[in-house]
Amino acid sequence: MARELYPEVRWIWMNGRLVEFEKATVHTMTHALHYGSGVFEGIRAYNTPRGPAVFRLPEHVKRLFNSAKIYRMELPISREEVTEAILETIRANEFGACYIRPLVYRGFGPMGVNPLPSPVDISIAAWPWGRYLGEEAIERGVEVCVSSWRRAAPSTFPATAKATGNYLNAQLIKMEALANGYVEGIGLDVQGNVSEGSGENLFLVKDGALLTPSIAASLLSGITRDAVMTLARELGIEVREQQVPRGLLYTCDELFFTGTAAEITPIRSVDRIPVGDGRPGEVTRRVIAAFHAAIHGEDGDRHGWLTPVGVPVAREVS
Ligand code: PPE
Repeated sequence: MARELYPEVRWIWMNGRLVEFEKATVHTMTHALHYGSGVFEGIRAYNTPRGPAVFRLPEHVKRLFNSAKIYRMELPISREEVTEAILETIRANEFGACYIRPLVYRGFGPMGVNPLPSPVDISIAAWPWGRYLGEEAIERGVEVCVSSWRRAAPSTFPATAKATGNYLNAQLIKMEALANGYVEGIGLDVQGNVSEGSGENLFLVKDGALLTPSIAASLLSGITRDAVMTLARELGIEVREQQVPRGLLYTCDELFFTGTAAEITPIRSVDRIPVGDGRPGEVTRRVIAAFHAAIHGEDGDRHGWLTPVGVPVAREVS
């Protein structure tokens, strides 16, 4: 048991109760292990002046239920109960800022592709998670490539569902990028238009406007993506969801990833071609500042994006 990877985690929520970290295990004949039959979320909580708060919790819980719906998984508990279980998991571990991973999966049942006879199990883990794409990423930007792997066509796997099986494609993109010395890969859709990173949405700045591939381009409709579009519009920046041809990646002025884990991460080159002057640009910096204020409640939570965790003092974790 790789306890040392998660020394701060004491409790994991499984099917209605908190269990000790060491006991949060599943059987090898679990359906999801064999057939990818799981859906999940990635959520972050941040420290705010009013104590720890979860960013856009209702939106994440809603997306989890929608992902489950696509795969005909009926959760044994309600959205309210999942919401409360997430907060309970954070409180039990006495976390302030942390990352939260609810997972809904087909558990132990009769072997075979048909998932329906297997139970729908739920677990919720939380742990402190730092910079997803490396320590320097936010300040300097990351080096990425365009992947030779395509994102799944809409007629194969629905990108709308945040399903565990989708991440086999993401792993191919990621491993190819790492093998070639990049931090991350960008997937194109089957038409060859830009889709997204292995675990992040993508934004481009071109002539002062902010562009992002539309949800028809085999991508996950990110909650950070939505927040960034809202904040950018408030800053007076024109935002367009549109088809993005690959060539624009090399000629745009600024480029960045968004995601719960990655937050907003500037990109400094694509296939070794510098983005703009190779440093995070002005629009990127303005959007990062607005995002930072929003997640930490420094803007008075004027969008109502923060759900208090409900513990006055968080345990300090490194
Ligand atoms: N696209 C993909 C494929 C994706 O996995 C994520 C989140 C996003 C876009 C951004 O969505 P949102 O978090 O709602 O803004 N990826 C999660 C998992 C990353 C991981 O390595 O695991 C995340 O960021 O939590």
